[in-house]
Amino acid sequence: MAFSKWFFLASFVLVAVQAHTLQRRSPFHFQYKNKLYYIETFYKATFYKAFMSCSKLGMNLVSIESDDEFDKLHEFIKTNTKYEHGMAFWTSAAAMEPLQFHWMLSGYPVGLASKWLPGEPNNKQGNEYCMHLWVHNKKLVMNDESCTTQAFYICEQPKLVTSSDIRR
Ligand SMILES: [Ca+2]
Repeated sequence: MAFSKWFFLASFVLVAVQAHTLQRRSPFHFQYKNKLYYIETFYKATFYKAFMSCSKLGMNLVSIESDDEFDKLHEFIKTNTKYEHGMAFWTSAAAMEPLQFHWMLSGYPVGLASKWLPGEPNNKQGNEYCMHLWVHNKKLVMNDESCTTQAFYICEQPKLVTSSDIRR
């Protein structure tokens, strides 16, 4: 009886340790400054479904607030995904007026002027009202695209402050 109790407890601890290790090693989460990101590279969705999928996770579709944040995302995507030409990731930037992109959650205009693919945004065929990140010739660039295109997506949430952060 005592042995089976220990066996049960040991199994439980082993499963918990494995789950923790997997979570830490997951290539699809990463932190940068005050944000935690989730990068979906399995399911593709329209901009609208991507927006809702992030909400269901308690997160938001990503808003990129600086060149530095863009570069960190680029580095992470390059290192942890297939990084294939044509791979695309929705962000939360959309245009009320053609070519005028704003982050939907904050309302701030999209900066990052140097990150557009040359010639973009171009509102091709007059229906490109959403902005995605695009792997193009081994670079990550921005492009305006039809909101109903299927693409991967990036969610973000504020990083919770832990006691170890406070001690630093
Ligand atoms: Ca375009």
